[in-house]
Amino acid sequence: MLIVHNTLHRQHAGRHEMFRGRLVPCHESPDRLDHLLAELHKRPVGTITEPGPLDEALLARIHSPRYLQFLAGAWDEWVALDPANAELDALPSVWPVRGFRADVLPANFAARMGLFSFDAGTPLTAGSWTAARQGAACAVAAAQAVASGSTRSAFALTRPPGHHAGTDFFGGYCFLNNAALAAQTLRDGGFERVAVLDVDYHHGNGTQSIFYARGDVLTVSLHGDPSTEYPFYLGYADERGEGEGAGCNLNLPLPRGTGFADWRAALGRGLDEVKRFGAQALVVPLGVDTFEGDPISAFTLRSADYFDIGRDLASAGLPTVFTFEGGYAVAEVGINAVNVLEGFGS
Ligand code: Q9C
Ligand code: ZN
Repeated sequence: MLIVHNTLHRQHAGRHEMFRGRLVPCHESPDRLDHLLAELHKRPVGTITEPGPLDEALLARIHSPRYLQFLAGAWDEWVALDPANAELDALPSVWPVRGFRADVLPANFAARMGLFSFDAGTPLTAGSWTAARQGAACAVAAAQAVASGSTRSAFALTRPPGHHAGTDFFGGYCFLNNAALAAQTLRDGGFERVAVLDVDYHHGNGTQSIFYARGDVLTVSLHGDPSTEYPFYLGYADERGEGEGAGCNLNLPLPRGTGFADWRAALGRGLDEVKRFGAQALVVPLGVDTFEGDPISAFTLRSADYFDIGRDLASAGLPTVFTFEGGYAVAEVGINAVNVLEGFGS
């Protein structure tokens, strides 16, 4: 397995996220990846490398030009409002809900923060753009290596995560959709049909929305029931895709408290769908926030279960790209994620 490491990830280090009326320390922290890297040094499941420069044209096929332009300049705009802002994170606080104009680009910075986001839990910091771009480069490089045939599987060892980010919005700790970029890269690399099988605790709303009307990319997500779990407003079982993409989205929502037996049965349903679709390559947004000790999630998977997840994913027999997504029980993140990779094999 090829492992593509985002060595610039620490440049994205949010201080606070909004939770129940308070700013609380960010769950999505740089030490998550440090633990994962340390575990990969203990148990070398693959070769660690760094990506080349990011393919800007590819980035612009997944994300809208005005969103990318906003992200590129957002930090400078934030500090220009007040030099003291350099010591603070930028968080949105106003959003255009139903009936508001989303077509007009406001001059006001706070208004644009809200236009391009969907929560107040995703701080934009001085290095967020640099870190997210390098992460995207890792996902693309991982997929290119798989598409070229130089490796059968690859892991984008990166943060911030990506699966909540849509064409033109950030949220859920995500800015650029690494899994979508990987899927598009596999398509461009000659795989006619690509499947995304998202095993993070949270619904992969960004990836679903990006591919919702496309028939060439299947999106499947196993996750906490959105009726009670973030991201709340998408991820129900009746969302099956539209237009050319009709029948090419499958959501498998599961109740809080779900244990490994039921979770694994849902994974089996997801894998059946990948097979039925006739996928030639697979992208796995890998979150380990399904772990029993996760501080913001409510499934009860144990560390040993992650080996089985890896084995089950390998049974699809497809060239596979993993992107690293959630998992906030920091001390166990490395063990659980590497268990998946070890169970998967090469
Ligand atoms: N204070 C990923 O796992 N809200 N994102 C949590 C807890 C956001 C999770 C609320 C959760 C986002 C990639
Ligand atoms: Zn998650």
